[in-house]
Amino acid sequence: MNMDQLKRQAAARALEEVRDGMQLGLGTGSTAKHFVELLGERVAAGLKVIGVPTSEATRADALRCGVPLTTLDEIDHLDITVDGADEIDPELNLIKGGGGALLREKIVAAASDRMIVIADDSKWVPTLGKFPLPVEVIPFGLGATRRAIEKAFAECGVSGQMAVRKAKDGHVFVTDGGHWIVDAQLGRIVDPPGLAKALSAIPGVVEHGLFIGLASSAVLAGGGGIRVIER
Ligand code: ABF
Repeated sequence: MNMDQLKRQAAARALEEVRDGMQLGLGTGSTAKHFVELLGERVAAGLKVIGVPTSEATRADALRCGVPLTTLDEIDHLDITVDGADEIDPELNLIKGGGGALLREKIVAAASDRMIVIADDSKWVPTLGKFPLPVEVIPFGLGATRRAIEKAFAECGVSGQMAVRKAKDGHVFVTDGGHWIVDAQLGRIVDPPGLAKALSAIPGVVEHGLFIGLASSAVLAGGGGIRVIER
């Protein structure tokens, strides 16, 4: 089975948790896209759900698949958010944001009763940090923000190169919220909750890709089948 089939398997397993009448957070990325497509098939067969997308890309996918959408201004909570991740550790702490949608992903996950992470099992790691940590920043005063981020890294026992993310066309990548992303190559994050707290305290940081205590379960698809890990 190839990677894409594994991702679809994980998405299909998460779909088993969806019930009629649920309000769902819809993640971003190739694995979450499988979930949206499979959800669309169920909606076409009569399932009644409503979704809040975590990116403009997911909004477009959901509309294409016939999944009805709403916003967090119109409803007061979400039952389940289903989203992908770049890395998942045994505490179900995550690195997210490789796709650039981390801010909306975190707002939506935090508004949900449950967050189910879906992934192929290559995303499962003993320690977070091999995947570059995305930090969404305000372009104004970026030099000062970068220095503050470096200080936070040092205080949390990590260091590594940082680079402003570029889009495929070579221009600076701009998020759906109009911000920039700095990717930090840290290698090994020894204290993810401590680093998350330190980054959140920096004024020029809008959000960061460490999702601490948000995921309630992870569905991992691998050669040996599906593994569901609960927190
Ligand atoms: C989103 O998509 C992101 O937070 C994460 O960066 C990425 C995972 O993408 P994929 O499912 O394509 O590996 O969930």
